[in-house]
Amino acid sequence: MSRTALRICPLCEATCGLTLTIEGTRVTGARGDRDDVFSQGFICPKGASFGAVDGDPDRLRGPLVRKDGELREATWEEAFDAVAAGIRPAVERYGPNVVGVVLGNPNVHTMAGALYPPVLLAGLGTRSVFTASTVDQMPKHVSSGLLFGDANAIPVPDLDHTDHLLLIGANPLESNGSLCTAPDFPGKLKALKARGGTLTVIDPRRTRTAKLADRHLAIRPGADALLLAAMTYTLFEEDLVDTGELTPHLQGIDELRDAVRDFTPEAVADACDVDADTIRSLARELAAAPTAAVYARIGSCTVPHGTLASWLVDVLNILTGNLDRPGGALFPQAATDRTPRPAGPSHGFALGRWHSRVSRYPEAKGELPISALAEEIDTATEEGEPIRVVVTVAANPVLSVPDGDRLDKALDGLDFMVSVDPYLNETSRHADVVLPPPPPSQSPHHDFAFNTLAVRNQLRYTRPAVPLEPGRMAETEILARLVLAATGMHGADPSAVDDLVIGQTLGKAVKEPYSPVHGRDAKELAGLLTGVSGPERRLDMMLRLGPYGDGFGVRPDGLGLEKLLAHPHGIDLGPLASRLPQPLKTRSGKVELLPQPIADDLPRLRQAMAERAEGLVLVGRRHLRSNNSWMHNVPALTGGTNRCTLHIHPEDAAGLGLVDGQQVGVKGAGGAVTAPVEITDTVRRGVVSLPHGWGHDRPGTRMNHAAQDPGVNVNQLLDGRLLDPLSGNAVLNAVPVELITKP
Ligand SMILES: Nc1nc2c(c(=O)[nH]1)N[C@H]1C(S)=C(S)[C@@H](COP(=O)(O)OP(=O)(O)OC[C@H]3O[C@@H](n4cnc5c(=O)[nH]c(N)nc54)[C@H](O)[C@@H]3O)O[C@H]1N2
Ligand SMILES: Nc1nc2c(c(=O)[nH]1)N[C@H]1C(S)=C(S)[C@@H](COP(=O)(O)OP(=O)(O)OC[C@H]3O[C@@H](n4cnc5c(=O)[nH]c(N)nc54)[C@H](O)[C@@H]3O)O[C@H]1N2
Ligand code: SF4
Ligand SMILES: [Mo]
Repeated sequence: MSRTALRICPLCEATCGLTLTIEGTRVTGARGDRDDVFSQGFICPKGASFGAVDGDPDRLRGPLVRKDGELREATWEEAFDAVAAGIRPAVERYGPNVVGVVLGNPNVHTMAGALYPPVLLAGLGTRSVFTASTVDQMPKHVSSGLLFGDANAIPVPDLDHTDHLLLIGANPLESNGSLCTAPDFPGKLKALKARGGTLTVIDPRRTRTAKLADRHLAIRPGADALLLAAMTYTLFEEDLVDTGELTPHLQGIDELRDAVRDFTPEAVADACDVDADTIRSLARELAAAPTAAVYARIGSCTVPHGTLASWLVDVLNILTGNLDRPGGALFPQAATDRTPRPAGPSHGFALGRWHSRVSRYPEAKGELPISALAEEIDTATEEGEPIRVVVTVAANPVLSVPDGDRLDKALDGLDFMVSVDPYLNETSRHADVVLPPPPPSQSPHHDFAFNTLAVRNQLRYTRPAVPLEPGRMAETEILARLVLAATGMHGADPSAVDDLVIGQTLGKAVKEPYSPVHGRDAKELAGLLTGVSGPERRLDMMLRLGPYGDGFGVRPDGLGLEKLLAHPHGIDLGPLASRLPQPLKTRSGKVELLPQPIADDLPRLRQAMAERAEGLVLVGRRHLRSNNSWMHNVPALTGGTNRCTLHIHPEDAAGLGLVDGQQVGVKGAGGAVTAPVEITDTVRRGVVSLPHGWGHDRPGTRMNHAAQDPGVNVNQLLDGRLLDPLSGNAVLNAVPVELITKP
């Protein structure tokens, strides 16, 4: 007897609604949910393999605790006892900064990851915080923080309505989009073209996305900030600036004009390898389109001028009047967003409030660069104690971060390490305690993060599709118990963590004059919350306090958990709409077009006009049937074109005497790897490409299929010292490498 259940797909940022087929407790099939208010039936090969990902026999079923040097099966009680005993003495003796917390990408794909890590960090009070953001989108957070006063105010291109999309360093036909949650991104690009719109793609590779474009420019890697600066210059020079309704919300436009004065199309053309006329046309087309959006991702962030490029993306949207207007780039409004407060001057955004111990890197958004994790563990300084304890939650930095070999050794030398991870992999193999979450079918789901980045305002919630298997613990409970064990409250009931958050949040809300619950009794409000678990009660609370919420009875038509549960395919909240000035949290209450840290970084960009890498540079790539470092263990998603090969242009290959399939050494500042050559003219001359997330050949892991075709770790080519200085983001693209063709 089979049945079906709904589940939002957690495997990429598109958040498609799936209909799972379930036999007993096993997921045997997955198709797109046609009634889903957002994804309307779309599914990709990863979503279709949900059952295989979910049922992977290599997933750990219970906790592991190291005894006599070996990881052995243990009870949950033993595991949390070991966590408390491993963390507390170090904190008590040396202070909280000796505990490094490492949060990986899947935290934005689970409810647990949204709800508990903030409590862990606040409870521990450690400044040793590292996340996947600094190998990803930290430059965008920093530019948003500086421009808008809020690091999480990220404008999203209005894919469904725009007339012109300038897409930079992103390949949504493989990735399904990022910082732009859009089920069926490929279909939306096709629809844009079908309604007469235009698509321009800037990417050193002729990707599947680029093949769809009206115009593809194979820019020299790392040069996007220069190109965007020259487009900005052109808008000023040709009098194409038209800020329209944004004008009263802007500050610093004259200073901006002065700041880009040197970045003429002629001056940057060589560095970009894009001719000056083309750069001018890009600017003119952007200005002339009825509506347009500039959208940039990984290829624009993980480069030496990541923050400047991210800033210029929004500058162009602003100067052409496209920010905050339908068809342009808008600020989504999620149902769990905080109660909108009245517009006006606010606290602004600060950078560098503290620094890393070893290399003195400034913090950004409360985080230190994850590239510095290894040195913060393995290097003693007079400033303070090195990190002695590491907590990883859904992170595999040994593969995803520069110089994994060094980190591998550093983790080995820790006093204690705990990993919340379903697999024993390159990173978790170092842990003293591994706490495995259940597979996604057994977990509830709501997209706290991605709804704030979605191309349409909507919300969905799915309860576990399959009951928790005996011996399993929900990830929300694992993290709540981890919070308790790490903060000296080991043994308390995990619901204490939720009660604490609920008490604090409601306590604040009743004091806020603009809150719908102003002046009410927080305890009484807490008693009104519904839900079968702590996390559900917290979701209910956020919805009811949020911008569409029922305000605990003030707006009877408003949202709450009960209403959401009554709509299993989700609730549509309409297209993105103009919101300015409300989202602005700058000190001036305006969009600050030329923030000081940006102005201070511009000389470095000016210098880059004259710089040219002599040899080959490396860029990455993603494959539709892959996901960072953890999906190579599913046979249905490996093989075929999803391989760890070095893409190289035919002319570069010929020049070096390379033939297809040949093994070639690749050398970078951090080390060397050997990979098979794949000759293809989809990559431009002077550029080679290797995907990341491979290198599954370390001992002590338990990912049997992945180990059969391990690939190599591209991040071993990096030494971790190349960073975008403002954000601390690792430079993963536009990295100089050398090919070793002789034995
Ligand atoms: N060279 C290069 N390096 C890159 C990139 C690149 O483009 N090029 N991309 C970077 C980017 S954008 C990112 S986001 C990072 C990602 O790097 P990480 O943040 O390290 O993420 P993953 O590699 O996806 O590893 C995720 C870990 O979470 C575990 N996991 C899976 N599901 C769950 C779950 O439900 N709960 C828990 N607790 N754990 C789970 C997996 O087993 C795995 O150990 O990599 C970065 N590294
Ligand atoms: N199938 C699949 N989907 C994924 C993931 C995955 O691993 N696999 N990972 C998820 C994650 S964590 C993220 S962050 C997103 C990322 O989503 P995307 O940003 O769309 O990621 P990529 O497909 O790596 O596309 C980046 C593109 O930038 C190009 N590029 C490299 N350097 C430069 C440069 O200097 N300038 C320009 N203009 N382009 C450059 C590369 O050639 C590549 O085509 O994808 C998510 N979705
Ligand atoms: S596009 Fe992303 S969210 Fe949608 S089915 Fe594929 S992996 Fe899942
Ligand atoms: Mo990412």
